[in-house]
Amino acid sequence: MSENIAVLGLGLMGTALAETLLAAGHRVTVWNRSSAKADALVAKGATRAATAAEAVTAAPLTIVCVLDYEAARAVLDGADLAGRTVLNLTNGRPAEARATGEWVNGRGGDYLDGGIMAVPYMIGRPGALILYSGPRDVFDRHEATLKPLAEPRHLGEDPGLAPLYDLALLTGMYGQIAGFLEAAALIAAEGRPVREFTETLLVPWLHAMASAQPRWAEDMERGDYATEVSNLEVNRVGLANLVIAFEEQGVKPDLLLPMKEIVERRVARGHGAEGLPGLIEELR
Ligand code: FVH
Repeated sequence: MSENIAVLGLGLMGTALAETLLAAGHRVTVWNRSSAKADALVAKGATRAATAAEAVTAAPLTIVCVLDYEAARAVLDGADLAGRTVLNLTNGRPAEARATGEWVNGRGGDYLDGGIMAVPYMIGRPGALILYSGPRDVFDRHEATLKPLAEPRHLGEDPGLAPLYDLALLTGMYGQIAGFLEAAALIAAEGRPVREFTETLLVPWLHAMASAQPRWAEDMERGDYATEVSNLEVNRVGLANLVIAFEEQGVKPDLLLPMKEIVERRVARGHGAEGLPGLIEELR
């Protein structure tokens, strides 16, 4: 069924969202601080609003996707939110989402937060995921409208959950990128082909290692860090060796050093016989 949706913020992501909603047959009202970014969407059938407040009035559901929460609040300030749903797909922190939810509720509106686990070209394609949080009934009311954008996953009523999980997923990604960069630097320093190493060895190895992590997560939940594979003392020696190898190869181990330090700290506290999941205790 065709719905009317307002999209505020037409950067790379906002444009992809608006285009996908238009392609799905929805009526889309668009607004951007610099108006020219709406031109291409208007040519494809979107309606241009003169102000953000006008766009909010035009639709029961408003999607906001701007630089940060400060900009999101600035954009919504002055709009009549009573009886409207605001879905904020701007990247932010759990505390910001909770505060923005209260702010929207205080103005009579419903609030959903969201975390986009995709880059703009992925929107509307298989593989794209959007995490949502906020009142279940509000999400249910808009789920069908939002489905063309990406696979929707509602995490719970607390609006802070979508940014929490978004940040956790990004954290996992950055850790993986850190390992990739260090490994690639080690291979490149010997003049070996990095692409072949990555495709044929590193990626399959990372997949194999990642498959153990759900079991590690169970260990963390139980607080049981007994291990049948290399314990922390073995890892301590291995990491010390790695860092020496980096120095010998003329490569900086900067992204690896925090891991070495945390393993050393845990072993020094007497937990050398435990497995790697026990390191979570050092991060609490
Ligand atoms: N692009 C991506 O791959 C990621 C994927 C995951 C989610 N992020 C988040 O999405 C938000 C928007 O990102 P974006 O890629 O669309 O960013 P830009 O293309 O740089 O567009 C920024 C828009 O924000 C508007 N804006 C900035 N400051 C203000 C303000 N003070 N008042 C009103 N609007 C503002 C900007 O307007 P203009 O400069 O065109 O006038 C753009 O519409 C972001 O949270 C990502 O982390 C994207």
